Amino acid sequence: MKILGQKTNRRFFLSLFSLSTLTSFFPARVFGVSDYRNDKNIPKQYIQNRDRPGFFIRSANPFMGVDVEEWSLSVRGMVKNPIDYKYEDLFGLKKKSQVSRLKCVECWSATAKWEGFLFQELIDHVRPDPNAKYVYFQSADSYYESFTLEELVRPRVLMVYRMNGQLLSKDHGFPLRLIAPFKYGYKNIKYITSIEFTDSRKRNYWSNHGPYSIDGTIQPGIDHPLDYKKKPLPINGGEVFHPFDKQPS
Ligand SMILES: Nc1nc2c(c(=O)[nH]1)N[C@H]1C(S)=C(S)[C@@H](COP(=O)(O)O)O[C@H]1N2
Ligand SMILES: [Mo]
Repeated sequence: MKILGQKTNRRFFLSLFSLSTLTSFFPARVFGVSDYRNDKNIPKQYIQNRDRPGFFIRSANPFMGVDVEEWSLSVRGMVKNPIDYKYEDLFGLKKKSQVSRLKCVECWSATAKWEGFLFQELIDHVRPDPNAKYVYFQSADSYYESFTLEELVRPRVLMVYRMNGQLLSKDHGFPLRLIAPFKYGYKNIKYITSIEFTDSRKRNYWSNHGPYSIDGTIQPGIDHPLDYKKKPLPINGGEVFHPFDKQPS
């Protein structure tokens, strides 16, 4: 396959995964595709990677988005009081907002005003067992993330249902996502459907599908944010080393 010799980025993984999902829908069209990075076979109405001005969209497993009638948030595991939240229930939790930057390992970043509630609100309701040191998130698009409980109660970690003054859009994680500004974008899980308290650490999506850590804390370095006067500007931030960029062609 030619693609392995080319300068390839993480989309290579994304696209491979998308293709295997879609083969069942479009077997004839997928067969023989040589440049997987263009994602040409994903139906237009699917949530998928788009380099949209202002705020890019990243979606590892393209899907149609969440139907709020079917949605609930299940909070369970090592807790005294497991709870299923319906969408309306989220708005009964104490509100909090912040402006913060989301930074992807692909070297783009963007800021938004985020509104939602603190993770502590959930903790207060479900009352985790003292031995529950880790939290595992699952989402409607078969994505998953994992945190220590301690990380989730740090300042500026928010469970988010509004972005820039509007309900989260389908693409940006409707109905509920996590924002953790000190973690790379991939940790900021969208379309959350379940939260499980555990006593051992589970893996996350991008440590299983690419060269990314489970921890995902932003590393020092140089970055080029999208929204600084439309030209690259070094800021404190970082890039993750990508092995494919170093491969000889
Ligand atoms: N459920 C889910 N959450 C996800 C992703 C995803 O594919 N599925 N992509 C992650 C990545 S890699 C990034 S950079 C951010 C991007 O958020 P945005 O699409 O709102 O810009 O979402 C993260 N959360
Ligand atoms: Mo990302």
